[in-house]
Amino acid sequence: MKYISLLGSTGSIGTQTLDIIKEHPTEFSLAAMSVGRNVNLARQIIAEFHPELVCMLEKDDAESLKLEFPKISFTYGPEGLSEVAVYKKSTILVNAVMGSVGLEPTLHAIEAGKTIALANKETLVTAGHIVMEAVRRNQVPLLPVDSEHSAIFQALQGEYEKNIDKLILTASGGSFRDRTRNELENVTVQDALNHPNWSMGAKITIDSATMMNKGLEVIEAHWMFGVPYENIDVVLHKESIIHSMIEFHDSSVMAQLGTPDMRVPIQYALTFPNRLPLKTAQRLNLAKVGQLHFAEMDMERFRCLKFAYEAGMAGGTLPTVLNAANEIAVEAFLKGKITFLQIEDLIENTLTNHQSIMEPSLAEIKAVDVDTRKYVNSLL
Ligand code: MN3
Repeated sequence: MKYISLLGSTGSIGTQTLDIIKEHPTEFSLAAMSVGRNVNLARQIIAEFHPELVCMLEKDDAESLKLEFPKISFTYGPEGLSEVAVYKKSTILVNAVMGSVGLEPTLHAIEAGKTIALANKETLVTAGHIVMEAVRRNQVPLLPVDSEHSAIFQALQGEYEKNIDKLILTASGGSFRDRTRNELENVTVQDALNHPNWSMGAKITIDSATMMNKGLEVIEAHWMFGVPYENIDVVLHKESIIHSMIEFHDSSVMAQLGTPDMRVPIQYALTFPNRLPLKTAQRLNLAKVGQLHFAEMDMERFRCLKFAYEAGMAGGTLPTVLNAANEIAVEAFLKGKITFLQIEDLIENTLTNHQSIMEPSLAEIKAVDVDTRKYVNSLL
């Protein structure tokens, strides 16, 4: 039995992780979990999965749930996330919280020797050098949950990282892939939330539409697989059947394919190096799919992807700024405070105004993260 700590259990990745646990009750058990504000769903999950420790975002919610479930331990806030991450009984942390709040619990879990199944991109984007150093020092497995990184990780089995020439990340193109820049002027939040292939949370769906999601994934891939940015390509692939590829020195390309279903990479991270059946997954029928399409990525059309490459290559605290500025800008767009294209403008402005610190410490990263959020909010 594998005992799991799950951060972000009511989100899209969180609920699909729970699906996997439910499908394999003799393999997995939920030992500890965190929930943001969705108290009703938290109640249902607790009743069904009986975790021993639950972290709520708010103290009030933790206290009121404690009255309903007196046998369960409750905690709250950012420190509570770390308690869940290092929960004694758990051997694996599934980190599916959104945003840079996911960084510290990951670091604590690494130090505690837990296997990390990482869905929280911000962990590697904001502090890749610190996280990878901790992973190496503690020799813990860092397993990707993101579908592109899982594809690369799967294609890498039986291979040597030193033989990688290039990583090729596929991008569906998001909700606006068939629109020109001019046609993006007046798009609504509703339009942006309508993703053609993947059903995901609001923030990541907007990130897919701006292509920032792919930008964050490029930075994530750089750290996770130790490949220089020059050797990471992005190709538009609207069917999302090929989830990413590796090109090796001899020009051979390894790809991982499947119908778009996040439960496949989630389950692989939980079972690696083994595989288990996944009854509910739809099998790939290539004859039915018929054709796969690919197109070059236009960096002027998707400026957020360009910003991400630039911030990644420049390094220092710029990726932290990129991510924090994006989080605030997307939140503002979702609240109707700014237009879709202003997301890019805010990020560009913030990056331009930042004095990067090279090889930042964790404290410097946290300070830059806070300052960036303040700065972007002051522009709104
Ligand atoms: Mn992805």
